[in-house]
Amino acid sequence: MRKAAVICLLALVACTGKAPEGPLPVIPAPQEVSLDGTLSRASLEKVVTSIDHALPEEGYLLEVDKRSIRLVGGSEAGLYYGMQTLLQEKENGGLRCGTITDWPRYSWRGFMLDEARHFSGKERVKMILDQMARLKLNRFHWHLTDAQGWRIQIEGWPLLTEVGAVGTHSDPYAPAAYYTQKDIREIVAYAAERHIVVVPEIDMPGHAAAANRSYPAFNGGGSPTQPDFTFNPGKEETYAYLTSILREVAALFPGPWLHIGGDEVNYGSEAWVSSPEVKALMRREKLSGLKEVEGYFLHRMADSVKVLGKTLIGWDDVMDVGLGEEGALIDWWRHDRPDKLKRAMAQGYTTILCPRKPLYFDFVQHDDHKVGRKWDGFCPMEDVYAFPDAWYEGWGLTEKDMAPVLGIQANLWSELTHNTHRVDFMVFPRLYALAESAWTLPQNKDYGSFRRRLEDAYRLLDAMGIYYYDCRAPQHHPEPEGPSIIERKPQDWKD
Ligand code: TNX
Repeated sequence: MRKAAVICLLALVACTGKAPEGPLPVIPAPQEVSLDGTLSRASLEKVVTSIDHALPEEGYLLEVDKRSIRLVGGSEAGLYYGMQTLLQEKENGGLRCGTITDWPRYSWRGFMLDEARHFSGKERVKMILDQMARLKLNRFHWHLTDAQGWRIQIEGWPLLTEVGAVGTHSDPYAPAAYYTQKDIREIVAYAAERHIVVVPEIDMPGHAAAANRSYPAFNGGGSPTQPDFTFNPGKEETYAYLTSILREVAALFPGPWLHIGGDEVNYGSEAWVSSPEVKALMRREKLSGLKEVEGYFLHRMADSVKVLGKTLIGWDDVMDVGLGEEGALIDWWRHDRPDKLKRAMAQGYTTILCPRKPLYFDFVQHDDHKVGRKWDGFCPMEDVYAFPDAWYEGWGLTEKDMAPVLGIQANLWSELTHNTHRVDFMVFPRLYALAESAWTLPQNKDYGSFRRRLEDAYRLLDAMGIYYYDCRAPQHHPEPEGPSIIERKPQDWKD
């Protein structure tokens, strides 16, 4: 890596032109910048890179003067991020002399893509990973299973993809679309080269209809609106089945985390009351209601995750059955339930902030938009940029209370993104705002400066053929068509 870094640095300088005026043209903005003129290739004598573990792990120190470039990383990742800073400087006018001392605000800087409702495919995922890497985002949460499709090959259970991968949210008969284990390894390696850890999610016990189509023996039933929604917690075989799936998944993803969902179980668990196996389980384990059955199931699966040597992540729903105490990481997503966040903070649960508002990228960005979600508001870029600091007061928390927060993440649920055009439109340029919120300390953020620096991003996205929402001139980038907006009022929300 180090040798490659030196070669890259030389290439950057060879291309150096006149440096631009204004803020350093880099997103996310580095923490400490002191500039002093521009670098001229003619006088450059030396390029040095090194690692100094005394620096923050993902941080770096960049010193550029007329004669030399010195880049020191706190780790290989830090060095990589220093390179990303130089690369953006080069793309956006040229390298500048001066000193940059930089490190991230949060260690978890995530983006989630749902491929179950609509399948994006390998090329789109790689494009997103490329964009994440240049923005110093480091966690790719991959929602691979849901009611509409199962997208990951499991060798021990081939019907999961032969049957379960058929269909999408818009077309239940769409041909099977999924990742083979070879594809998964390729993507995981591609991400690792970019210092991104891939976090797989296998959603359970709800959102399981695609799996249940494949192996009805483990079906726990659902509700009239969510048929076949759950796995059957009353059958011992269900635990063996799901554990063997997780064993294959754990082997494919070298990162330390395994996400098992745990969300919205009540959408379908009403079917459990009429299951003889569940009734027997309740008698045997002295479980007094459906919530306790859910807890029993999730604790059993948490044990499996532990045996596989992984740390469990769950949606904030899993707090209700005590998985926070067990050391699970919590994805706080219910923005209308700050009480959940308050409890997580008070109990010291390691938490990732990904509230629907403003971090669900399936919500629209502008009031005029017709495709996407809008629930008593939506997710404009300004709000993503102001996250999380502008929200503390509304949640009844202070910055000090937020110590257990590991980081932030945006989630793209894909019910309403049926093609790549729509994926791109919902993700860009909001991903840039997310990156600055995740990396840059609040005192170093400035929305005006960000919007100026975003001009460079628009040019780059154009050059790369990536579609985006252009808030400067919306008429030039019309909203791609799709199913009409899903609007809900707070009183209609189920949870
Ligand atoms: C809730 S967030 C869900 C998803 C939907 C999303 C739509 C979460 C844990 N579950 O299944 O796709 O809302 O915004």
